[in-house]
Amino acid sequence: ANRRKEVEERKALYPVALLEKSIFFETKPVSLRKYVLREDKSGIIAEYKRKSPSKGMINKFAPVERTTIGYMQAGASALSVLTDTKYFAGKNEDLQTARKFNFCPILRKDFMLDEYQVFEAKSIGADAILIIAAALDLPTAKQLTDRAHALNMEVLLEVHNREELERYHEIGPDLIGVNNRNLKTFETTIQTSLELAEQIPQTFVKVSESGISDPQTILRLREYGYRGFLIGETFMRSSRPEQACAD
Ligand code: IGP
Repeated sequence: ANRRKEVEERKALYPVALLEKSIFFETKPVSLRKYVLREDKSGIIAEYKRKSPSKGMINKFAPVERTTIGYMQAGASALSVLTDTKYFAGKNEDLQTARKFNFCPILRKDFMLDEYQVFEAKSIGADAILIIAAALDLPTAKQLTDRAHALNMEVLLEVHNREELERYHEIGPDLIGVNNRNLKTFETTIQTSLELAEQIPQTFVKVSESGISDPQTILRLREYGYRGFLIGETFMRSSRPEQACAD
């Protein structure tokens, strides 16, 4: 409810008509789907995340510029930037900074509830948004997806289990992400991705999210058909996240 109020406040300050003046409404986005599928890349979607509800402060000091440039130089396929302030100490400016310094797909990582936030994502230069099945009813998830597509952005649908997958895949996302993190216990197990792999229709690009900390895990997930790997904490733990990504 609080989040809704924040969105309403921003809407009053920066109405959609104002956001639409952003140059990003005129530029062509970069396809997350395509970049994740590129054979010459790792498939890693490297995340810039200062803090999380489960781990508290992870990295206060790593600058967005150096980290995101370093991620891409290390061979990441794309970037994910947290813009949620309350739980993740992120902000829209972080994504704008990442945008200024990188030519690659950027996923806006936030809790999307309202169409306004989709316009906002576009206005700060995002190429893709995250839609979390567990956080949205089906009509809203569909509405936000359609809006993203109308604005030439892509959608990564996040699911945690078979029921969410079966109900939500019909919204027509561009990629489907299985979150290995249990939202109640915050524990991660890649077993979640392994079990859901064969349930995901072939037409979707599969992404495994959270709790990935070594190359062997990526190889294993690849065998199950995953092409994208969303990694945050493993990199951000390091004082030089971009170095951790290169390693
Ligand atoms: C990254 P990890 O365990 O590598 O830091 O996880 C990413 O999957 C995680 O940050 C995430 C997330 C989310 C954050 C997945 N879904 C939804 C905020 C909202």
